[in-house]
Amino acid sequence: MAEKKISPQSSALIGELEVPGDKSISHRAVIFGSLAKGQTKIDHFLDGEDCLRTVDAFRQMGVDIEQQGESIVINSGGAENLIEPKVPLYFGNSGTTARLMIGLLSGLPLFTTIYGDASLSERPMDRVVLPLSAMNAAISGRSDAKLLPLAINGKELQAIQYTLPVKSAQVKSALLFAGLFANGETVITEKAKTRNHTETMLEAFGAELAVQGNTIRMNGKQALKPVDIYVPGDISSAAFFLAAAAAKRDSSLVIKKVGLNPTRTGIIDVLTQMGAQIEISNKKRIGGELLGDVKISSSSLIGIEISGDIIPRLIDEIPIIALLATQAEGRTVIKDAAELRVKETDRIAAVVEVLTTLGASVTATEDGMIIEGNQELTGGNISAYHDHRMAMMGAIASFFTTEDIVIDDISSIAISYPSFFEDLKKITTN
Ligand code: SPQ
Repeated sequence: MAEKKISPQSSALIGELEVPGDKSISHRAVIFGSLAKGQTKIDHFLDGEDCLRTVDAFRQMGVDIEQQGESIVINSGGAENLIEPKVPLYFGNSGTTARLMIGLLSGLPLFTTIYGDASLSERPMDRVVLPLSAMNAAISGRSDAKLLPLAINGKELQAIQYTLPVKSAQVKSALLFAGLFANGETVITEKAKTRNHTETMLEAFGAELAVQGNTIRMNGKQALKPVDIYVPGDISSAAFFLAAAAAKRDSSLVIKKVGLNPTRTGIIDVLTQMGAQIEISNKKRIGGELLGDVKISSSSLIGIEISGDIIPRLIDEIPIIALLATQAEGRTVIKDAAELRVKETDRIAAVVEVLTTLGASVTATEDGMIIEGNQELTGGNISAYHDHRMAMMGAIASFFTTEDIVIDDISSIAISYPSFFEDLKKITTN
């Protein structure tokens, strides 16, 4: 346990910063680089605990992966030369590693067992196991294979047509990885667009797929060709500083080379709608992913309603948006976000608990929360629930409190943003 006491921060957020690489893209780059025969180089890789679980998994399957901080070189014999791991694969806290690997391992001729930490062991896996079983996958495990640990007996798969009942990029990606090794054409339809990094990277690695509206079609048995990847800054990490700068008086902050894939920029839309001053410049596309510099200056903010199709575009930013909403004028209502209940912790309950402890007025609803604005935050002892996004939200709250905050354990921050506090120091004066 790494407890941290943070005094109220009077400083504005000023200057320029590049945040570490995108977590979702880093995972996928390692997976595709390990499946493609030859050498793949990844730059600006997120050297965080979750992504290192994905790296470890492929090392156990015989892939040569050299890592030096943010640079990775993968030399792989291709998917057909992956070897059966001798030991169970440990995925730690990483839902992305778990869901994507279940899809992939289902279609490879290997036997694997997988497990995770206490939090991951409570997260639903049936959302991938059920459609994969319809593709002929052989997966067994705890609670009728709804929960980790699972055992996967890789088999010849048959493509399916599937409409996703949950708005989840992890489920979509699991089916795309399985579909890559299946016979026939996989057709996936989403009810709302979720992050599309898997589709973008499939194309970058030479696979053919057709995306029409919310439907993706892809033929199986396609070979992948290695390609070098640059990982844009993670907008979900940048969101903590963007939100702080939006509300903290006299702030002016530029986050450089941050990912601006439209399936991830719900936070920019919400900040703009709340009245933040944002300018985007130096936009460019690298490997199919859009990135650019985001400048934000503080301004007075208003409460808004956040619901519907924007939710998957900002799902991981809801804890920090909720904090921001306490500093806005008027009420903010968040709806259609029941998925928050099955993240690293129940993020609806956790956010309400933490913000209430800090003196805000927040009410949980079944699928979201109602946050009153104009709240004076005091301080207090809060739990991060071993959830990296809760721990970082707690730390940012110190910009708006009058007393110390003590966070029970900040070690989870290493999951997605190991240099969070160093970076925060670079853009503050105390
Ligand atoms: O990997 P993990 O633990 O699921 O990570 C989280 C996060 O906050 O970092 C969610 F807890 O992000 C998910 C995100 O919520 C990462 C992700 C992806 O890379 O595909 C997709 C989203 O999850 P889902 O379940 O909506 O597909």
